Amino acid sequence: MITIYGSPKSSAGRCFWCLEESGVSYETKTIDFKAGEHKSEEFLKINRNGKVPALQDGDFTIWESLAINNYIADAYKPELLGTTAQERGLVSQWSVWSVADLQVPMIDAFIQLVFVPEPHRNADVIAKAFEKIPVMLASLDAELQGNDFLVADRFTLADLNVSFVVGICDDIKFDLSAYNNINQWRARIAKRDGLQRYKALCK
Ligand SMILES: N[C@@H](CCC(=O)N[C@@H](CS)C(=O)NCC(=O)O)C(=O)O
Repeated sequence: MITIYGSPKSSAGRCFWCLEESGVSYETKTIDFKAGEHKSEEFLKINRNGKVPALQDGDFTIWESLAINNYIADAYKPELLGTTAQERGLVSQWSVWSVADLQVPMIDAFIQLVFVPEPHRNADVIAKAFEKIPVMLASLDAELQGNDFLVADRFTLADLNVSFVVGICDDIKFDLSAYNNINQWRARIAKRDGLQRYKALCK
C-alpha cells in the first residue's frame, strides 16, 4: 500500500495529482503542523528533515516532491516520464526548472500575499517577485507556441510539474492574460480526469 504524508493543498499537491494521474490506490496521512507532528520522532523516521510530502510504498520511503513524482511515474505510469532518453531528459529539465527557478518568486509572493496579514506585508518582496515572474512565463509561453504540451505531443510529468507551479499565479492573483499559449495549455490540462480528481481533494 502507498501512503502519502501531507495535504493536497501544499507542495504535496503535485504528488497527489501525480498519484491520481497514475491511477494507483493510496492512503493519505495528514500531518498536523500546529501540533508539531512533522518534527515528531515517528515522522522524523520517515523524513529526517521534518517536511512533507513524503511517500511510503510498502517498506520503501521517499521524500522531496519532484523525486516522489519521478518514483510514482517510474513505478506506476512510466510514459509520464517520456518514452526516449531525450524525452526523459526534457521532462527532467522542465520539472527542475519549475521548482528551482519559477517557483522561487512565486513562493516569495505567495507567502506575503496568502500567509502574511496585509498590514505586515513586505511590498518590496512582492514587487521583486512580480518583476521576476514575467520573464520566466514569457519563456514558457514561447516554448508552448505551436506545441500542445511541453515535451513530445502528449501530457507528461513536465506539464504536471510546471503547470502545478504556474497554478500559484491564481493564488497570488498574477495576471496571466498576456500569455495566450500558457492559457491554452492550462485549458487543455484542466480537462484531465486526473487533475479534476486532484482538485476535488482540495475542496
Ligand atoms: N523541497 C521540498 C519542500 C518541502 C516543504 O518545504 N514542505 C513544507 C510544507 S509545503 C514543510 O513541510 N514545511 C515544514 C517545515 O519546514 O518545518 C519538496 O518539494 O518536497
